[in-house]
Amino acid sequence: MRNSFRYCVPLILLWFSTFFFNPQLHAQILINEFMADPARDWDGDGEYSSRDDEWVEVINVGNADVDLAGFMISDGAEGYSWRYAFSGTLSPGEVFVVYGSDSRAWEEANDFPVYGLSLNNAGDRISIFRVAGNDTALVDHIDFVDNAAEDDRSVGRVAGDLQTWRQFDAWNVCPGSCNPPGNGCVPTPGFINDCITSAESVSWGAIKTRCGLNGD
Ligand SMILES: [Ca+2]
Ligand SMILES: [Ca+2]
Ligand SMILES: [Ca+2]
Ligand SMILES: [Ca+2]
Repeated sequence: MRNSFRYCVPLILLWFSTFFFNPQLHAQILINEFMADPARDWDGDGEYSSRDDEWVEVINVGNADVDLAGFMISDGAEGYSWRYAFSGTLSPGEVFVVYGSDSRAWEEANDFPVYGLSLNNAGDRISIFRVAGNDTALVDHIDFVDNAAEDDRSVGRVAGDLQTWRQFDAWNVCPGSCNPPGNGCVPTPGFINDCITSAESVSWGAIKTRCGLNGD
């Protein structure tokens, strides 16, 4: 009895320390998908813009609501170049997409240089930080290379397999040397990364209608 007690207490402490102090378990907000080189009107304002139609999607992979106040998108590998500050709440499993036009509006409203998300087509880094008082903590980041920034290809985590990234290349098929590889699926800004296959030349609006997706 005593031996099992001595054995169990450290296990319980280990479980508690893992559960409460492992920063990985607190990284509930992850970058889920992004498009660095849009070639069509992704933000739905009726006009194509290489800046305003870029997008970054985040997901809440935890099991509790997350208050997004303090979460910010930074562009580039050097220091912080703030491009957008989130607000609102994200429920478990829910995604949220920020378009270049949202980023531009935030920059204009807060007197930042107006670059939009500035996802460089030659490769870049996207980071999510959480800022609380004087504490700025990196929450997630993704580096991408130039072949991941080709017309209308997004890069995203595979739904149900968050460690695996693919290029969603249905509308601009990867030649075989893509990093990450292509999966033949349509990009899904604002929706979980289910695989919708379509080599047809249809609009994102038509895809949403066909799939019964009404948000944006
Ligand atoms: Ca770009
Ligand atoms: Ca647009
Ligand atoms: Ca950039
Ligand atoms: Ca998505």
